[in-house]
Amino acid sequence: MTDSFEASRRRLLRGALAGAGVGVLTGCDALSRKPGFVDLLERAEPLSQSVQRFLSGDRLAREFPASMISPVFRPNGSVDPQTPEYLALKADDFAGFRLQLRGLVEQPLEFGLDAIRAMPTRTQITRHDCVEGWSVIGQWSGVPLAHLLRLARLKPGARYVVFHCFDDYGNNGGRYYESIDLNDAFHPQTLVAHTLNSAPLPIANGAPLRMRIERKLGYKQPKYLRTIEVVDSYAALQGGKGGYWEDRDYDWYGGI
Ligand SMILES: Nc1nc2c(c(=O)[nH]1)N[C@H]1C(S)=C(S)[C@@H](COP(=O)(O)O)O[C@H]1N2
Ligand SMILES: [Mo]
Repeated sequence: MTDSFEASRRRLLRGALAGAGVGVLTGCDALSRKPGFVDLLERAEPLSQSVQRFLSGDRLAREFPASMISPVFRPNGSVDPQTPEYLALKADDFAGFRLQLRGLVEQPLEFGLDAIRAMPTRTQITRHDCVEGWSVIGQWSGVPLAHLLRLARLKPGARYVVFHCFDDYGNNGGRYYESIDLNDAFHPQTLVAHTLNSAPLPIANGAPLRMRIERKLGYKQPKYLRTIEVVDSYAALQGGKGGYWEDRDYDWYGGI
């Protein structure tokens, strides 16, 4: 399958680059260093991720003009979750929904949708690339994840942000989940999105909230967001590889 081919291609590329030596990593450190969290992050990070970060830098994903927005944002994966708690929230148009932010933070927080919508908002028109080989362009609005993380204040051991979702996806059970590192978590285009193409996020695309992490492939864009958890490691979660598809051998970094 293309998926596993692509995953192994990426692994090969990363392996080759990792072999290219410490000189590259030094350049990486100098270029991507930001005050605060990055220091903490890079010390314990595998070499291959530092090298891939060097390649992508802190660049923004490409943004497009409104004329290029796809007429339909093709839904994929779960499109209508059937878990009882999701159905109950949906029946009330998500009035009872509270996004939880917990884990390695000084101040655990929860937000209703009105509070999220009233927060600083960023709007961006970006392309979504699924590993199945299709792309769509859509306009997203939401609150930068960085804003929420700053409100909650990370504790020193924080290294990853995990997104827990409402949908129970697989035949073998297991809820959809995903994780990213702090570099992507604080990236300006990383949004908790509530709006797609100027309308409330449709059910099929992840209502009421989904993540946009624009330099990542489709499977790293969790929909039906329920809880955001800050952790030092994702090894103890579900299959231990940091995401629903990662537990089924997709690449964790999932960069584009
Ligand atoms: N909770 C959840 N998030 C998910 C999925 C899913 O099945 N459940 N599928 C992923 C995949 S593979 C893709 S391509 C995108 C699809 O997003 P869309 O339905 O808005 O096109 O969502 C991603 N996020
Ligand atoms: Mo996908």
